[in-house]
Amino acid sequence: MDTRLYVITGHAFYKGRSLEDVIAAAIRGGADCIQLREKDYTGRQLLEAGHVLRRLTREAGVNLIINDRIDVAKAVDADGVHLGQGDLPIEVAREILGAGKIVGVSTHNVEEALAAERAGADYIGLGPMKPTQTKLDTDPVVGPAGVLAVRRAVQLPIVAIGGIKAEDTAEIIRNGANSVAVISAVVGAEDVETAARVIRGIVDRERGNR
Ligand code: TZP
Ligand code: MG
Repeated sequence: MDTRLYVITGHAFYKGRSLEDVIAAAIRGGADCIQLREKDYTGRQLLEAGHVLRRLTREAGVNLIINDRIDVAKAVDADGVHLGQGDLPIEVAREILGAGKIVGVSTHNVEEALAAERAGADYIGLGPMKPTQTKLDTDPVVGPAGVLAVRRAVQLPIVAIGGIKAEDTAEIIRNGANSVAVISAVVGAEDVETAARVIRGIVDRERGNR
């Protein structure tokens, strides 16, 4: 699952704008994968948001991934799920989702990355790259140096996450990440479309350079 700019929802950052407006702008700016992640939503709220995102992502031809909730992923016919270390194992998620779906896993070190690869993940999230206020229970910072170590250990696409701003992107991609995942830097921007376009441009430039 190759992606270049992976944008994750975060309603606390929308400044009164709708989910639809924020994510449509992110997609116009170059987001090529959208993850629905709202830890404080009920199942029903997730389902509603998932339907909105499914329509937008389908129109644009970009992937839709659901965080944690395999049931919601199935209900909205998402392209896949993103699992944390404590969520259901990859094999179980695949069994439930059926063939052809994407399963991504959060990892924080070489060991977890290798385990995700052995278990058949389609990509790994790796982070946090920097301290972030968006998720307060993060593991210790892995940083761009961690990307280098994990890149040497696994073949899987690496999606770097955590505290990433436009100015951090070049080093992370140079160190071997395929993509960056962001919440606040895009969905919290005054101009969401431009914020996405700037980061996507850096990823494209740096990937062209390797
Ligand atoms: N997982 C590790 S850090 C993080 C998640 C979901 C939050 C990323 O948000 P931001 O605003 O891009 O730092
Ligand atoms: Mg989870």
